[in-house]
Amino acid sequence: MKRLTMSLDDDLADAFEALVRSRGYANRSEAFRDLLRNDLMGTLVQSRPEAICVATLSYVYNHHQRQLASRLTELQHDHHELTVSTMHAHLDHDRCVETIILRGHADELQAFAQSVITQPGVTHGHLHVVSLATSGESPHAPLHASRTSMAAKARKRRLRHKH
Ligand code: NI
Repeated sequence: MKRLTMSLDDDLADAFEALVRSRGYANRSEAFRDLLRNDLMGTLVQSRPEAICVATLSYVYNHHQRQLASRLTELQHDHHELTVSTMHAHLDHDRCVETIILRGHADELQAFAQSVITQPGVTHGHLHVVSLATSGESPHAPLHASRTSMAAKARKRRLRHKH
């Protein structure tokens, strides 16, 4: 583990302290690590499009909208290799909320999420991506790593951990 020392403007330092308290972090380091991880995940699709990731995609939609429900189901069947599980809840008379658990390459998950979120009648779409790179692995794996070797590595990891 490395120790970093940082300088912050008073305003920014106060805002950070307030964030640590309001979110209930045990200490500043824990809060900073989460902020950094979130930011790195945000750029993952650009920096490592082939990274194996899990993700949750959540959105609200109006089930009275013509053909929308069947279009959303069709999209999931078209990408059954990415969709692990889907949860559906009926929010009120018109609206439903769905959360899909996805697994696959970062760029494929992003493209699938966009195809769902941009459907007319779908609102509040949000994709949360988590890289499955283990802590022992470099967070900046070489970009030239082939899709097959990444997939083989992921398979090996799955076998080793048996879950
Ligand atoms: Ni419903």
